[in-house]
Amino acid sequence: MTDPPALVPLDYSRDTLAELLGPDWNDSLVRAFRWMTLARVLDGRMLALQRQGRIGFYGPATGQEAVSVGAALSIGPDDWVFPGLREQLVALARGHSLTTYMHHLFADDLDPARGRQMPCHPSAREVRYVSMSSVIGTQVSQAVGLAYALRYRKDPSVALAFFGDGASSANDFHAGANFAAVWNAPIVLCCTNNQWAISVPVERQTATATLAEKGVAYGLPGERVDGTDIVAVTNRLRAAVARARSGGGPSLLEFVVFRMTPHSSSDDPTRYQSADWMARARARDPYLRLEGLLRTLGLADDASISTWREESDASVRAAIAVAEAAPGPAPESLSTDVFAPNDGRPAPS
Ligand SMILES: Cc1ncc(C[n+]2csc(CCOP(=O)(O)OP(=O)(O)O)c2C)c(N)n1
Ligand SMILES: [Mg+2]
Repeated sequence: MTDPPALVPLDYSRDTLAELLGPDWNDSLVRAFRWMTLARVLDGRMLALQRQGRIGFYGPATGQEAVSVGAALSIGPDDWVFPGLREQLVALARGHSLTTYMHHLFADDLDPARGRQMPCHPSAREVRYVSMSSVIGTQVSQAVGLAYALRYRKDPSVALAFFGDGASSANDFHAGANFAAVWNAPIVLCCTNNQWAISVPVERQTATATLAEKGVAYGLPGERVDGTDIVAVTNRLRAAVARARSGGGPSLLEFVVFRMTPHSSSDDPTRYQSADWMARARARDPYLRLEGLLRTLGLADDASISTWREESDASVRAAIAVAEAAPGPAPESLSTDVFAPNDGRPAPS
């Protein structure tokens, strides 16, 4: 039996980090690690809660956290995020309340959507995080439409659209990519290639060698990025965001990651993934790679890491306690916010 591959270290000097991430690189990396710690704790707890029947559904993002944190570090407060199933960390790292997200996961009366949306499909208006439709790929064309509107209104904000490798074969990706390029929409198309569309491996659902090259057909610059390297993700996203914001046009970034947990709480990957796959995934764990870099640079040690883990654990437990104590939506709330109040005007015929 061969040994599993060792963790691939993140190897950057201080000078290179300052060049790639700017003068506050050390603060950014520590913040990124703390958010990733929270995400790990959250995924573990929520999958357990789903198994206990306490929430209905969950889509974990373990292995993909560097993409979400890198995005949060790359955009400003007025920029827009159109997520797929696994980008909630972008909303949280931009300031969305963990407790409000928990109300959404419990689908209770304090969920902004009052339990009408599928769990794990939150919206966060205050951080411009748009609710996702489960219909694969639709967020791409919606995001491109919004980005076009930004340009039309001379609004300097940009949009990010997140979607998976599977979604790069869906109609809306192609319509959206074409429209974005033709209309020079200020958007970054962020394809998170976790190498699986549920049980279908990427090489069985697309014939191109990379997903980045799909941009070529539409006149979009496409680039493949190691999505398990927070430094690379942040540096390339910042460049693409700056390009979009300055009128340089849209681009497509393919972030190669490993989906380290099931597709969702409804999935059992042991039926289709090999042990070898998981061993290769562990060698590219974005969280452990960043942890190693922080330790090497003297920005984290056993004591700080265990404090951050305890803090994350406490905040997740506190949010769960609050949400679980909240009442469910009242049946009559089904039609609240659905119909406009009767203001005396005749109904449209
Ligand atoms: C139009 C459509 N077809 C099929 C599905 C069922 N479905 C849900 S998730 C998924 C796979 C998505 O894979 P990918 O785009 O790679 O994203 P990932 O889940 O890996 O993040 C499929 C086929 C769906 N939701 N919508
Ligand atoms: Mg996928």
